[in-house]
Amino acid sequence: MDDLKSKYLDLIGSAADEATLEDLRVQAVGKKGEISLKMRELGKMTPEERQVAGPALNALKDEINAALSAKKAGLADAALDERLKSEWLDVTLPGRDRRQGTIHPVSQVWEECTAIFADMGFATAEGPQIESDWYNFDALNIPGHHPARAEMDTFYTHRAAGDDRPPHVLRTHTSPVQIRSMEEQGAPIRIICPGRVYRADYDQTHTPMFHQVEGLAIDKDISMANLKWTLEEFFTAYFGTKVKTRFRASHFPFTEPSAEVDIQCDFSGGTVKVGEGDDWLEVLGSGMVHPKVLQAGGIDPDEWQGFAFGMGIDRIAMLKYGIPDLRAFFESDLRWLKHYGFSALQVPTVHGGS
Ligand code: 2NL
Repeated sequence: MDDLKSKYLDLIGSAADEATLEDLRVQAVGKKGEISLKMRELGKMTPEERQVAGPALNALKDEINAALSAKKAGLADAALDERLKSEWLDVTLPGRDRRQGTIHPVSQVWEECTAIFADMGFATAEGPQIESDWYNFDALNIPGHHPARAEMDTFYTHRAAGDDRPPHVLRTHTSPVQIRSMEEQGAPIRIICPGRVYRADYDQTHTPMFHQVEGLAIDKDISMANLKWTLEEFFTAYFGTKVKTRFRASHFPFTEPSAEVDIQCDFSGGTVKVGEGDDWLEVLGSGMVHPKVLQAGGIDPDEWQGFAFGMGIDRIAMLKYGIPDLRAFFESDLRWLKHYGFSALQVPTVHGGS
């Protein structure tokens, strides 16, 4: 019996896994195991022999069962240690950078304009980028023979051969949206129309597509004074500093009288500083809406009057962020935009490094 004991305790001690342990359990204390067989032999013994052998066998069985459970627990601990070693997680590592996008500066300025004018009671209106020549030109008092049509470097769409109707155009300004709004809602009206506009022009200061925001306020007694206040209020909010404006007489077919508007700035330091100094920078065109334009929009010019203005979003974005070349926005010259701090343009890596 001592042989049996040392044999199984040795085997259990050196078992490498739970499966081996289970085989040993069956061999030793299973129903047909060695100890069970020995217990069956008790019946053939004399009572005296049985009194010694019985308790000894039971004790051996208990001892082997105890060794089995102890070893099993030991193996489980070792397995857990092994897992903890291989599946460790360093919670002190810095987090991985995420790919980050930002809103394009033109879109930021677009939204900012919308918000500033909204605070002054102007709703935002949008409309089609491909327009009939009526909405883009005729309704704005620019008839077919008018030099402004040629001056505008318009992109025309094609008509089929034999189709004599005038071609549609890529809108050259967002004024058509204002005509449509006049038709739809009538007077009084206070709207701004931000949007993409197109002109066949390309150099240092022009791109074929650019962004414009036009404004329109029509009521019983709107005047140039209201226009001046509105624009000064806008520029002061937009540049975050008091900005003076200067009105210079001008001419547009759709306004009478018309004025070009300059904002106060300082060119002396090599950069443009808005709201300081004695220099002036032209930023927009404006005037009182021409009676013929009111009429084209279905509004009675004997009863209503109003101001209108138009300015370039790209241009005022460049002024605010100090970007010297308009094409930086469109030609994806990442160096420029990075230089000016537009982090959206930092190229993300596979691992999200910055
Ligand atoms: C410019 C000139 C201007 C307007 C746009 C306008 C619109 C309607 C009626 C009358 Cl519906 N006028 N818009 C008026 C004056 C100037 O833009 O040089 N913009 C950069």
